[in-house]
Amino acid sequence: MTAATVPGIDNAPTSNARLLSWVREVAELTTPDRIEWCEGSDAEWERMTSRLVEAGTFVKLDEAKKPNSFWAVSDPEDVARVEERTFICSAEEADAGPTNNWMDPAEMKAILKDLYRGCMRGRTMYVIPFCMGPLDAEDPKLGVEITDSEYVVCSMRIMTRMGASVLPLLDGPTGEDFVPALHSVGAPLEPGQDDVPWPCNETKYITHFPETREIWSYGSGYGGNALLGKKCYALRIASVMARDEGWLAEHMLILKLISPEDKVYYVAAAFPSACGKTNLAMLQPTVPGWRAETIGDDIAWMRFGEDGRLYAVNPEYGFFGVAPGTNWKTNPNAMRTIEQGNSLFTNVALTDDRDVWWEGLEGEPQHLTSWKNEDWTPDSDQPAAHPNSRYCTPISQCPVVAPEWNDPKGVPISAILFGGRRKETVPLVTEARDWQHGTFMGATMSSEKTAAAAGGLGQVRRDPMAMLPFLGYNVGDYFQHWVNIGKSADGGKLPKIFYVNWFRRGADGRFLWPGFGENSRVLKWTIERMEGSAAATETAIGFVPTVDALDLDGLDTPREDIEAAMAVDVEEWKAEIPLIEEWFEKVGAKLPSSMRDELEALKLRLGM
Ligand code: GTP
Ligand code: SPV
Ligand code: MN
Repeated sequence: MTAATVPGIDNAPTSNARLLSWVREVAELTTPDRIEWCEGSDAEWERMTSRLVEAGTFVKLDEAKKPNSFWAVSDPEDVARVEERTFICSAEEADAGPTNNWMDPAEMKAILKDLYRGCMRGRTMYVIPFCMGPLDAEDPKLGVEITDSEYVVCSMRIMTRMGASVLPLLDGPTGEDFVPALHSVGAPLEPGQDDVPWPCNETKYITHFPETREIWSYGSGYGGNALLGKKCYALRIASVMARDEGWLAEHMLILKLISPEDKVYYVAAAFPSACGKTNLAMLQPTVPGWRAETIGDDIAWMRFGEDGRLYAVNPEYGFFGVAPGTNWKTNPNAMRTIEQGNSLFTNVALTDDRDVWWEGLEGEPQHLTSWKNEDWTPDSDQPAAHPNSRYCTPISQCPVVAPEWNDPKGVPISAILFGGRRKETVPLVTEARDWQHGTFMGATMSSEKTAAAAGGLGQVRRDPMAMLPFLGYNVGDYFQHWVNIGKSADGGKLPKIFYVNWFRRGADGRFLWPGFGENSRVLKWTIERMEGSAAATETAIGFVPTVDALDLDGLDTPREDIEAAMAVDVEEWKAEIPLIEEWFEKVGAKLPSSMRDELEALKLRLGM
């Protein structure tokens, strides 16, 4: 079928010439049965979700428990981001750097064109105009995702501003600058062939072309592989835009804290995938008098404002949160958000009365349908929900969303936290000496691998600024960009940088620090440090609180545990140095000399 005969191409709701010719070109290559332009309306949601229920992809949850919400299980092989199949296809290999997979753009496009040829046969091709960040931004960041997955259309409606509201921008003065993001599950249907509930392909490619600002994804229907506005655009492509334009695109939550005196502080925090961003973003403080509100839970775009401060915007419109471990105690605000419905649940378990369940959630169901679509009982030796199972829910439903979450100006950041998941070595909280030292902390941070990406669970790896899987360019250049941001700013106006670790464990394997709402005690200390009112001890790695400086009122955790969580063990840190040196070796020639200076200074302070 040629594009001219594909229904939908001639009644496009846009006059954007670049968009029209791209849609035509993709339709000619992928040969869908029809084209649908997504408008983002309720009627469209109804149509799309009904189609998915019919196809067996969605089960509608009980309207009384989770209104307008659906349960989906993926193909068991399509459950997380696939980092080995993720590529940065810059013109020069050096620009992708030592941490990314690279392939020549022309070579990659040739491979993918072969895969895309006819790949939408028997399916509908959906065109989803979307905008990352508020629609009324001065420089709205537009994208258009083409996909053959209704699941992606529904998810994009929750996660991004999409559809009819974006069309005027696409027809506006900067409309031609949109990022084309092509996605296919790679599962064409022959005439009469039955579809499967979760179409995907064993062959997967998640590819980015930073110079031409394009995204081509193939073979997966899941999360960051398929919802291309998220990691692919708002981090990998946006990090390149940010480098070129002097701002930061980071894997960070944005949190608003209000002191008992009603003073407002905004904090951004970078933790690797499944290391606590969503939980901290919706924190319910346990310290009396303190309140917290949410701006974002995964991605922050930060630019300098006219007053010289760094302002953060959340480019997203929904939360794509890790389900296991989420409950009324750890994250009551996430529970209240999903309870309102309008949500998708992927790879959690289904209860017999059509509600959802996952490990860590209250209740002890005696029978479930597991994420593998099998019967599950409490004596099953497999978890009922996949460890990377997720809820997808609108930010606007969050009961503690800050009123300014949609403000295109963003919010001025006072502190940046870096943190990983480390069972040893890294103390509860450390304050950097200055921006450059904080950049060094971020550049050398490390974390145990989680289920958010396929493979290697528990392995400690360096994950600079929690951006290892999300950087669109050379990591050495990225460190230099961070150093430059510091130099270009009025030092007094820069956020203060802290390194935190909620995940240190005792000899018996239990967490030393209670975490979750209790993390407000650490936040309170960081704010008191900015206000100059809290005590700290200077150590080789930075400033740590004296035990008395942390507000521990009403906390029943044993004192020894808290001391152990906060301890700076010089021997452990000496053992860390060769690992940092090995990492810097890997970063290679583009490592900024200032980062090497920081390492040498740390070694001296450790007495090495
Ligand atoms: P991504 O969405 O993958 O980027 O993850 P995230 O960084 O938003 O992580 P999230 O907040 O979803 O937390 C992931 C897991 O860590 C969940 O199982 C949480 O229950 C657990 N977790 C979060 N905060 C804490 C904490 O303070 N202490 C402990 N022990 N666990 C935590
Ligand atoms: C992450 O892995 O950091 C996520 C989930 O936020 S995904 O959208 O799959 O990237
Ligand atoms: Mn994330």
